[in-house]
Amino acid sequence: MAAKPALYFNCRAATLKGSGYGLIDDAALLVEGGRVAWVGPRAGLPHTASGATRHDLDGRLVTPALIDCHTHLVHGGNRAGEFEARLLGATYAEIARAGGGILATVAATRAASEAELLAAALRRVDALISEGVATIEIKSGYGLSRESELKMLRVARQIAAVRPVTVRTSYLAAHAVPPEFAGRADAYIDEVCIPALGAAEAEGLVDAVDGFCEGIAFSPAQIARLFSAARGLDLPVKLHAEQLSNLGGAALAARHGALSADHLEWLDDAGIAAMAAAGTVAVLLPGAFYTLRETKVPPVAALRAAGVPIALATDLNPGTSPLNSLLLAMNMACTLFRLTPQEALAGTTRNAAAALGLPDRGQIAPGLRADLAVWSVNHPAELSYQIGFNPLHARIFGGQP
Ligand code: DI6
Ligand code: FE
Repeated sequence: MAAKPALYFNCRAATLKGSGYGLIDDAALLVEGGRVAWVGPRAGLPHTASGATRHDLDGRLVTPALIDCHTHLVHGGNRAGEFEARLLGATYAEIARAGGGILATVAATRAASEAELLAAALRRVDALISEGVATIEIKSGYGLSRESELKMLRVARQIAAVRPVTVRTSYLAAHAVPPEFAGRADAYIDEVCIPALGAAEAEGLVDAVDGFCEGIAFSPAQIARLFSAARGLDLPVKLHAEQLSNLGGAALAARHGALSADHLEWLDDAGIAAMAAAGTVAVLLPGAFYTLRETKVPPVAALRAAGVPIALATDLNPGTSPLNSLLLAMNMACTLFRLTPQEALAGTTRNAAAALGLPDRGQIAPGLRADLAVWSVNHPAELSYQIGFNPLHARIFGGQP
C-alpha cells in the first residue's frame, strides 16, 4: 500500500531554485513517493494536500539536504602521528622518507579488511548524516593496486546498503604512485590504473573517474590517458587540479567535459574560461587549505564573474583534510575564501549536485528527491556563521523522516 503523502508546514523554505536562496516564508511542502510534489506559500496549497499526514515545523528553516561532493572517507588508519611530528618540527620530506604521507594510508588501507574499512567509514558517514547530509561522494585512491582499489569501492557501495544515504563513487587510482612502481608513473597508469578501471566498471563500482594532477602526483599527459579510458567506458570525469601549482589540470578536465575540477587554489584565467565553456563545476576544499596552512586562495571573484558554478566539500581524508563536518567546511569557505553564506549553501546543495551529475536533487522543487534538512534557525546564513554548532532538527531522506 502506497504511503500517505506528507505535508510539512509552518516553516521557511530555502529552495535554492534560481541563483539565490529561493526563500519562501510561511511555506508548505507536499511530499509523495519520495519526491517533492509541491512547494510554495502555505496560502497556495493545493486541495490534494487535504489527506496528507501533517507535520508542523514550528517556524523552522527547511533546505535541501546537504551534499558532500568530495570525500576520501573510506581509508585505513589515520595520520595523527604525522600531525604531531610536523608540530614538533619534522618536515614533509622527513615524514615522507619515514614512510609517511599518502603511502602510510595506502599501507593501512591495503592491510585492512572490507569489514574494518566499512566500520571505520560508517563512523564518518554517521557524523555527516547528523549534519543533514544525504548524498556523499566517496573516492578510492588508497589502494593503488587492482585488488585494493576494488576493495575500497566495494566498501563504498556497501555504505548505502546500511545507511539512509546516497553514495556516489569516484575511481581515484591515479592518486599517488605506489611503492612497487616508484619512479614508474607511466607504467602504473598503463599497467594498473587503466586495466583496474575496466574491472571496477564491469563490477558496477564506478560512477566517475578522478585523478590528482600535480607535480607530486600525475602529469596532464598521464591524466589524459586515464581520462580517454574513462570516456571509452562512458564514465564522467573530475579532477584534483591546481591545488599546489598550475599544470593546466582544470583546462584539461574541462576539455574532457569534466563534472568538476577540485581544489583550484592556483587556477588561472585560461582554466576558468575553459571551465565556464564546458560547464565544469569548481569544487573548493577549504579543509585542505586550512590544514596545509596555504596562503593562495582560489580565484573566487573571477569564478563568479565567469559564471562558473561553485561547490564546496569536506575533502575528508586522513592527511590534508581530516575534516568530518560539512557545516564547518561552509564556515571555512566563507571565512577563508570569502564565499557568501548563500554561495556556501548553494555549494553544498544545488552546485554540489551538479558536481556529481545528479539533477534530481540539490534543490526543493516538484519532481526532485525529497532529501530535506530541517534546521532550528531562522535564516540560512546561520548555517555558515556558526562554528562547531549543529542546528539540525531533522533530516528527511527520500521522503522518509
Ligand atoms: N590532494 C590532497 O590534498 C590529498 N589528496 C589529493 O589529491 C592528500 C591525501 C593524503 O594526504 O592522504
Ligand atoms: Fe581530495
